[in-house]
Amino acid sequence: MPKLPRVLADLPVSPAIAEALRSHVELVPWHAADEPGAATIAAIYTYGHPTVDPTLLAKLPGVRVISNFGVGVDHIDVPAATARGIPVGNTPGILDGATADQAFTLLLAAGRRLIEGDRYAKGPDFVRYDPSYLLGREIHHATLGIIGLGRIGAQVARRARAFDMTVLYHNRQRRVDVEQSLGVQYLPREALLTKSDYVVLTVPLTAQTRHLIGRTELAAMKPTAILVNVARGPVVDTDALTEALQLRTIFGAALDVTDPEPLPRDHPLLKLDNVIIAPHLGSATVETRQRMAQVSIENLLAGLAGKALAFRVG
Ligand code: 8YV
Repeated sequence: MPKLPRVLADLPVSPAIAEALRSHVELVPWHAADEPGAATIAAIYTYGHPTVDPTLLAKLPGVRVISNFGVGVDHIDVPAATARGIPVGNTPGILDGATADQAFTLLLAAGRRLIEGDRYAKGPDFVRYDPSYLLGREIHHATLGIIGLGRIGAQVARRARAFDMTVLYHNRQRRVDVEQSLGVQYLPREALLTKSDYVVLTVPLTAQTRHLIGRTELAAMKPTAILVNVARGPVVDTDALTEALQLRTIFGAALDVTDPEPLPRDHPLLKLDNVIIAPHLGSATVETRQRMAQVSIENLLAGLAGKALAFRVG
C-alpha cells in the first residue's frame, strides 16, 4: 500500500474527524515538526488554535496546504503561508447561526443573571422566595450595539429584532447596503458604547482590533451595560475588563472567549459573579461542528491533491 501523506495535526481531533481521515492521511502530532522526518509532512490541520508562524513553516518545507477547522485564522500567519505558495482553508458561512445563537444565549443569561440564579436555586440558601434578589436588566426594548457587522454580527442583529431591541452597529466600513434590511443604525464606536445597554463583539482578531475594548472604551459604557464577546479574547484588554467588573463600572460581561484562553485557574476574573465565561462554545453544536469537519476535511484533501480549496483565505 502506498504511504499516506503525513499531516501535522493539533491532536487529538474528534473521533469522527480521525475516522473520516483514516484512509486518506496519517495524522502526526504537533511535536513531529521538531523531529526527524519533518520535511516529509505534506499538510497542516489546525483543529484548535495552535500557532502557525514562519518558524514552524520553515521546519516543514513539504507542506502543500493548511486547513483550519474554524473560520478565524488569527493563529495562522496567512501572508507567510501565501509567500510560500501554501493555500490556507477555513470554514466561513457555516457557523454564523450557531455563533449568533451563542451571543444571544450569553446576552440573555448575563442580562437575567441566569448562572447566578442557577447556582442559588441549587444551593443551600434557597429556602424562601424573595422578590428582591437577583434583579437583572431588561432585554426587550433595550439598545444593542454590535461591533463588527459581518456575517455573524448580521445574524445577531436579526435575533435582536425579535426582542424589539434598538440595534446600533459600528463597522470598519459603514454597511449602508444592509442597514434597512437589518434595521440597524450606524454610529461611531464611542457613541455606540455610550448609548448601548448591551455591546456584542463580532470582529475578527487583527492588529487593528486587538484591545479594541480597553479602559477608555469600558469607561464610556453605561454603568448598567453588559459586554458580550464571541469574537476573540484579545479583542478585549483582560486587565481593563477585570478592573471594570471588580469596580462594577459596568453591570456585567459574558465571554465566550478570553485572553489568554483558558485563563490561569487562579485568575481574578474567575472569582467574579458579574461575569459569565463559556469555554469557547460559539460554534459548538452537533450540526455546525459536523459541517465544519466536512469542509475542513474537503479543504485538506483538495490541497493535498493540488486542487483548488472550496474555502480559501490566502
Ligand atoms: C471553533 C472558532 O470553535 O471558527 C472559529 O473561528 O473560533 C470556532 O468556531 C474553533 O475554530 C475550533 O477550534
